[in-house]
Amino acid sequence: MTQPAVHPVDPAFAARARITREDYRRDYEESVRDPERFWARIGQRLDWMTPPTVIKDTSFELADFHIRWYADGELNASVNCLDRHLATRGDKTALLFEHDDPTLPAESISYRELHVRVCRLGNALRALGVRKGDRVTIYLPMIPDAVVAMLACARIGAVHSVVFGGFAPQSIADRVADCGSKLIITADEGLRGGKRIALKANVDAALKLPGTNSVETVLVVRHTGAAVDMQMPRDRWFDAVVDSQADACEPERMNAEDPLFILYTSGSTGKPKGVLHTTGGYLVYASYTHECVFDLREDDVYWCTADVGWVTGHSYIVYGPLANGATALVFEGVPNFPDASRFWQVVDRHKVTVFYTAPTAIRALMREGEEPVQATSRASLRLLGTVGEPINPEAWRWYFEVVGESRCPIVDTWWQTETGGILISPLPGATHLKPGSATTPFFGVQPALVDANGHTLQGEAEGNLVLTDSWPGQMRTVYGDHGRFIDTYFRTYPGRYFTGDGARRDADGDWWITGRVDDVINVSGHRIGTAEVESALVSHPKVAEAAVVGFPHDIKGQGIYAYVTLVAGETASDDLRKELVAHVRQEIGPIATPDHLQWAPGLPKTRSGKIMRRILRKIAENAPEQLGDTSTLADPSVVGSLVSERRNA
Ligand code: 6R9
Repeated sequence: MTQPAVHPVDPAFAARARITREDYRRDYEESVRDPERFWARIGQRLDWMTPPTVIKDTSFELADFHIRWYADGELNASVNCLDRHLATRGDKTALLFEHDDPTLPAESISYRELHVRVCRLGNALRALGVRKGDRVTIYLPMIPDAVVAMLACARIGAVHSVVFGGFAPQSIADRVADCGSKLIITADEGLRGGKRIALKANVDAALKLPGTNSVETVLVVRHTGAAVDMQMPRDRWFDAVVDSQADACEPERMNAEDPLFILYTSGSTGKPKGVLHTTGGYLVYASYTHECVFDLREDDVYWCTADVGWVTGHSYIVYGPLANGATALVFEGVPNFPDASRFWQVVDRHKVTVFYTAPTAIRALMREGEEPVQATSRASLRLLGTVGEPINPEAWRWYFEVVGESRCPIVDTWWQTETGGILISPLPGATHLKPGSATTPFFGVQPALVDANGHTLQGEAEGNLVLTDSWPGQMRTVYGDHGRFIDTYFRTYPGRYFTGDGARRDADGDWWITGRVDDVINVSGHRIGTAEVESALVSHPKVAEAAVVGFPHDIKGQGIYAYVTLVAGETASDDLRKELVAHVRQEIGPIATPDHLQWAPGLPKTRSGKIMRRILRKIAENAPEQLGDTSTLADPSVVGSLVSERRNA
């Protein structure tokens, strides 16, 4: 049976939903007509030390560029995530922790307990000399201490920079050096799918690299209990420093526009950018989107499978859910360990009601068939979500029918590290669903389509996705490089924020995100800049030149395809291929592992020396018939040899 392309709003779901179709229409209209009034009202959801009187103060015009929200308000994010819940939700579970090893008992941490743990670490950080505005790098596995570390920084006004545990020493060092971190919080080891990750050893290696002298202290959480090198006085055991601290910690008064965190993300050029988010607007936006998109109820058990190393973990494991007083599950493991049933076993064990994951995980599990899903009940589930990349309709249908038994709406949420929170998504009680479409803009969000010349496209159209006005969760700058912020996002289409994504608006006005239109590859929902992989490759002494493109991949969405030209006199071999792949893993981390590495005696270049990636993408896709015009190349013959090598590969 073919599925209908449109799933109308489920009346039973809508009857209990926070936001109905009428609410959405009315409030969206107000949110764009009178954003001051709308966001003033929504801002009241937080506890302010000084309530804001100025709400929206923004301009995308280059001559008068500024983004400020709630600019005269004062608040503390950790107080909003913890203290204010103590009177009514002190004994409510804030975090449920599920270990990588399913035989270990799960842990439940109440709001009261989490408050104490955050206060103790806040005091410890202060005792170690960390002050408001100082940067702290967090390199931890998915354990409750990662959440504690973020909130402890927020409590004392330190700016956290979480680095994903899968990054290699060079990537840690780059991120530490860029923001001048004073302290690193890490663990002896991480554990994922039964495999150990040498976190402390990676930090040790990173701190031997140039530019990392700012680090005075490394706090080490005992997690697996593995023996690690401790270099006194730099390295301190977390428990030895933290356990003796007082249970109360005076929260820092933060201006709404004071930085809350930096999170590094890949762009189309150069090294990853430090995306900076501030306190007030971010927290209003993360918490409000979390409440509306996930139709939050007091008794929900909410599980987002992301890692806190990505923005999804920041907004939808930590800040959104905890500001809302929700119960959030923290999962250390992976979807297929010990077997492909794990997600659903965890759902049953904790009676998860709202489940939020990435299309790549759905596709990987789909490949294992229905049996591992059907071996579980999943009766507690009422809402499903996806994030990170476009979801293909087949995977959407499998998620809807097999996982959710056609009972749970799916919210396909489009957003970015830069946007702080969800911008385009269905609201499950208000919006019809279309497999593959993110459907409608959230309150206050004004998407538009432009062509390559910046002309706005009307009606049914496909083009580059821009946003014509600011929203409270928007990033404020690239840390240490405001010029790069303006150049990257506001110069391509003046007066508008350019997302880097392409999109289509259909005849109903629904939005379909088609993927990146810049040189960013989306591998399993993780952004990798082609420039980063290229620079890792050319840092190998045998490589003269490299060009990297994305190609369609069944499970990962996109894979990494590298073309490598060797230094004269070097010979290509399978051993060298392996060595180069290992070199990229070593330089960036396993997430940047090239899926294919093709030897390229020459690369297709224009006469001005620019690599024609369009052509390389078509060769990688194995679609040479779509190469288009190659006559403008400096040496058109290189194309033929690349195509024939691809065919024989
Ligand atoms: C939240 C997050 C952002 C890029 C974004 C887009 C892609 C994210 C998507 C989606 C289609 C969705 N993306 N969600 N594409 N549909 N629902 O993933 O942030 O890591 O910064 O990636 O991911 O290409 O531009 P981030």
